[in-house]
Amino acid sequence: MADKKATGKNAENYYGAESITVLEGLEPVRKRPGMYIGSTSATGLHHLIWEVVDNGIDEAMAGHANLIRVTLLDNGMVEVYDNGRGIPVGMHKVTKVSALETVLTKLHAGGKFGDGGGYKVSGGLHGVGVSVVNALSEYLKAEVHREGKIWMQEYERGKPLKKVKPIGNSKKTGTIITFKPDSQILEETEFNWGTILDRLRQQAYLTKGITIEIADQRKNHRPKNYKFYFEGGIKAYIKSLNRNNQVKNETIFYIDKEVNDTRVEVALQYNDAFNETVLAFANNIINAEGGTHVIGFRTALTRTLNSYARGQNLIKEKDENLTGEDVREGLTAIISVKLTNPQFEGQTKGKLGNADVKTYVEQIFGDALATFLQENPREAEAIIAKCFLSAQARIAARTARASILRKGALEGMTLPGKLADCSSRKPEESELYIVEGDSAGGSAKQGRNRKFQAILPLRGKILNVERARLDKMLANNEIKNLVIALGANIDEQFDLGKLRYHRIIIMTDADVDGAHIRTLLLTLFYRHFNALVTNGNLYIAQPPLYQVKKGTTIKYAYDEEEKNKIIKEWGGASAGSAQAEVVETEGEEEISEENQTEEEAEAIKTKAAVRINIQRYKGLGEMNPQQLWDTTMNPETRMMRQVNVDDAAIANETFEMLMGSDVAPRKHFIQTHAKKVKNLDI
Ligand code: 0RA
Repeated sequence: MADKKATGKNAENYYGAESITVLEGLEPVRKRPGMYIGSTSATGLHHLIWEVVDNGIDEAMAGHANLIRVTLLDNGMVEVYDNGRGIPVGMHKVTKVSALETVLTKLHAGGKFGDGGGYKVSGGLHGVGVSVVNALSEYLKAEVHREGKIWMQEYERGKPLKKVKPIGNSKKTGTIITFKPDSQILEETEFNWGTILDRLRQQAYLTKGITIEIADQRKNHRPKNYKFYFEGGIKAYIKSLNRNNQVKNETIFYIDKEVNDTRVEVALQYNDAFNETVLAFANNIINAEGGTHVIGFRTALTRTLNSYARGQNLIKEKDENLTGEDVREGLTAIISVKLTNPQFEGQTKGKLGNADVKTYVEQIFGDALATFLQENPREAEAIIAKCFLSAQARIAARTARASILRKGALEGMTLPGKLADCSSRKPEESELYIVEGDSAGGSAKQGRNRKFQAILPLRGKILNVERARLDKMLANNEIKNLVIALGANIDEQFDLGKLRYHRIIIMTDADVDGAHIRTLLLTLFYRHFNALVTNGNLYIAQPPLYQVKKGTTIKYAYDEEEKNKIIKEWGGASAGSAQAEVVETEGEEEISEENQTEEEAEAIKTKAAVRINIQRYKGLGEMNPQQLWDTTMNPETRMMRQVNVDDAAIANETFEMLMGSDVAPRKHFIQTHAKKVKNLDI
């Protein structure tokens, strides 16, 4: 690649006052380590290695290094070697001490100080400088081969032990940083071999021509030696990603080109699977949230493949273009851009924001792909054939959808056997209870008023509507039954005027599964029967949480507060009181006569008048038909919550996150909400 730093200046010129921004000591780093390395857990610990390695990668990207070696030593330290130019050792114009000491003991805001221009990994997202590593190490040694000598300085917790001094002669250049992470600051000090291997392998793929060696010499660890060198760079990365797939184009597409100080590298290959694997990087930092480079890539991909297919008359004049989805099925691609001033945006700073990068990627990649297709007609044919296959599947799904939605196709069909319909034919007085589980469904059927209440039991979890297409969705019996019972079709054919019930009531258990099924149903209604939600036809039943009993008198409580109120009213009290005996049970369990001790029996006799029994309902199935009617279904006494569009939209969002194909946010949600979810299921 181009030597970005061959400016003709000598090394000392980089240290002119003009290029120095702010210099300050390392105390802030030890005080607030999280600000600099993200965390003090294992992630932060490994960050220390990445920081030093990134400096070596920068040397390689600038054309000055081709070897990095990371060694986990037997004394708990790690050694990172690179054969770059070596950290400068001359006197620093501002600090008046060696540049080496300055680099290791001063924080410099505004990127790697003193180094002009060029793409940098270390100045990127988490680039904090080697001084941060020094600050967070109980011991660090820097050795620099430069200007004919080996220069050395040692530090403890960021403080130099002596001045920088030459300890020998050397004809080579390079830097060796050896450090021991400070256990006073880092909660974790044991390096993970797999973590290091994965990261450095990826860096080797992204830095063409570099060799990265990794050795494990730790006590109590199997000795290991790895060496990564990928002649093809990201092309080799693609080959590795597709190693378990049947590929479509045997020759991997590859381009590496620079315009206006922006280097664009793209490799791609299609396989016979359906998923899309596109990894995007800016200055070797992965952009999990994509960004302008991904947008430019997608635009060019769709446009170029369509234009090629039309040029070859593979798409006829009157035929439709391939869509973005069609051209991304089975695609494995890597987009790697390098630029001088990357802007990272988004929640986790994982999205590239530089607007001009879109244009550069679109141009460079688009032109190169067009050339590739012209020069490799067999590969081009295989790629286009794969895209057509995807298009056909899409069109088949659409046709299936059209026939499903054909006017009347879903109306007037025989009502499902599981539906216990009401006798009334007046929608305005009719209600449909959608009940979780066959057993609760049975109770509801017996307890209902059959004149105006219909019951549809749903078995288990309904299909994940997020990813299913309409044809597949309606192949699911539970959903099909529901659509037919409602009698008003679905999606754009949905007709509010044909709705057979004006109140549709979701009735699920008050536990995690119940909440999940409710979310699924709300999402289904929100997406496919939206007018019904907007019109206020959808409700959520509110079964009581407690039954409170004194003698033969029964009251129901819908929350904790209400329960305590009833107990108080009846002369009982919250826990700890001697006024009344309060017995809490779960399910139907009660203290039976045989299990009573004499004392208990005596106590119950004397206090019989004030004995209060509390039963907590876990599921609808615990209520008998009469109880279900009294508490949840009788219009005179029941509580119901009308669903508004906001409720449904929130459910939809939650659902999208829980069920969508994006795995990371789902994990995050489950981790951060795990406790809350548990609490639901008291
Ligand atoms: C400041 C300026 C230059 C290089 C470096 C630092 C540098 C730092 C590290 C850390 C590990 N390996 C490194 N290699 C280089 C530019 C030097 C020049 O212009 O000669």
